[in-house]
Amino acid sequence: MRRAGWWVLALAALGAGCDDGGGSDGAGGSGGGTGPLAGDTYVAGLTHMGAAGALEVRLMEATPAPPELGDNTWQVAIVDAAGAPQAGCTVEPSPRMPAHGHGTNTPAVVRELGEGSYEITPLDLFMPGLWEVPLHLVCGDAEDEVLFAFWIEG
Ligand SMILES: [Cu+2]
Repeated sequence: MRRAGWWVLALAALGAGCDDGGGSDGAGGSGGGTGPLAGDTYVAGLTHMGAAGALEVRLMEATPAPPELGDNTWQVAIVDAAGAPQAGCTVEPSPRMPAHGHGTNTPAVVRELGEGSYEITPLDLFMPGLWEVPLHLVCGDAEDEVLFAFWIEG
């Protein structure tokens, strides 16, 4: 159910971003300035709030940085809306290329590092182009879906 709902949101966002030829002005708010088609600009600590507004993910470190073709490892920190670190979460990454309709062949493994930090590896971004990496999160009673997106160079 949650996944289906998220797809609708994602498709709506994709549609809205279709004629965004480079004019991402006007959307200059913190965090939400770029749509899925634009992708994220990597910085250590890149933060996105989930679609439900319940959980936030900070991409503390990507290896390599910025994300590249092939296997990637991310360290993320999860906090709730009040900024409190979230331990014991279930984190399900679903990397995919929206333009091609495929995901990855190698499932990413998530390992909890403690104090609300998690390592995700491998994120097998095996083709050049736009990759979306939604993270489905369940932390106690809180559930959310946080989306990162990166253009991967060939
Ligand atoms: Cu592809």
